[in-house]
Parts: sequence; C-alpha cells; structure tokens
Amino acid sequence: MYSSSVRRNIVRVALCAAVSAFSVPLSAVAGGSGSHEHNEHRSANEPEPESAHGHHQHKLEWGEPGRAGEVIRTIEVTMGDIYFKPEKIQAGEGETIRFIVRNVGNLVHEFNIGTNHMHQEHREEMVNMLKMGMMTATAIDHDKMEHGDMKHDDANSVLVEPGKSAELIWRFTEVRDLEFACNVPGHYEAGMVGVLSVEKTVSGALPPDNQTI
Ligand SMILES: [Cu+2]
Repeated sequence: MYSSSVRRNIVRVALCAAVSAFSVPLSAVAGGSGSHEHNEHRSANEPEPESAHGHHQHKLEWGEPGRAGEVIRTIEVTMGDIYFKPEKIQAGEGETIRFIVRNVGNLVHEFNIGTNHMHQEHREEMVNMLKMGMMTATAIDHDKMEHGDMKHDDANSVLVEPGKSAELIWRFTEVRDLEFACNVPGHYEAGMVGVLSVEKTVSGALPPDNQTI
C-alpha cells in the first residue's frame, strides 16, 4: 500500500492529467482545434497552485487509462437529470472497460471514476470552473475551458453536454470499491453517484476466447 502522502501525490497527478486518445477530449466535443496548450500560469485566486498542468502521468494506485486493444467489455452509461443508469457497476481486477457515456438530460453531466476523496477534491475544482464561467449548468464554454487557467481534462473522467456522448477506457488494477460520480455542483449531493466495485473476478466479464487469462 502507498503511504497517504504518496497517495495524495498520485491523486494530484491524476487530477491534472492531460486528456489522451483514450477518452474523447473536450476539444473534440467542442469541435475545437485539438491542440493542447498547457498553460502553466495560474490565477492568483486559484486555490490549488500545486496542481499545475504539464504532467502526463495517468496511472493511479487502483487503475490506469486503458488501451482500445485491451477492451474486454463495453458498458453503456446513461446520464440524465439527475441520475446514472446503471446505478451500480462491477469490474474485474485487471479488466479494461470501455464506457460509452450518453447525456440524455438537459444539464451538463460528468462521468468520473475515482475514490470518494478524489470526487470531493474535484467538486471543489468544478465549483471554481462555474465561477470562472468555464461552464454553466447547461453548457460548456469551450473557449474558456480550452484556453483558461483551469481545464477539465482528467484522464478518469469526461464532461458531457446535453445530447452529447463521450467515451472513456479504463483499466482497473486493484480490488476495491470506487465511485462513479458527477461532480457538477449539486449533482453528487443530489445522488448522482454510484458504486463501482472492482472484484477479483466478475462472472461473464470475459468473452470465451479470453477465458484463459
Ligand atoms: Cu450531473
């Protein structure tokens, strides 16, 4: 196990990880240029100056971004106002899952895989994103999101506008209970969170030709 300080560092690294090919970057959702400018400048009122961008390490203590070629299972997740469907997700240790996330609601929603503590920290960031005008309840300001001091570019989450879809591929490496959650201000508190349990094996998770793994 990692010490709490190491874990905190890992979480920090994760929180500022850049979007990669495995998830739909916000620039793509926006129809943007796709260029990633990593602006190191932080505004004076930014509460977490240590979470500067520029790191490209995605691996977490309990999982890492998955590769498309390693996907064992695809799970479709529907996000509405204000719920997730399904409400619970089971993953197997070592399993790589492709999540196809559709927002059928009228509000912006997030699909974020993490620990309870990570979600708590991310909720504080999202409050700031709202304050800074990077997003509203119903839309993302893609210009501000892409070129501002903060970005919503965590490897373990996607932020999806109403009517849009996104994809996230994640590999689960440790048996433990995680949460999938929407940290748009007020949504987690209203119950937009579910248990994502990573278990030793999940029956039916492996297709027949992979049973020997
Ligand atoms: Cu939400």
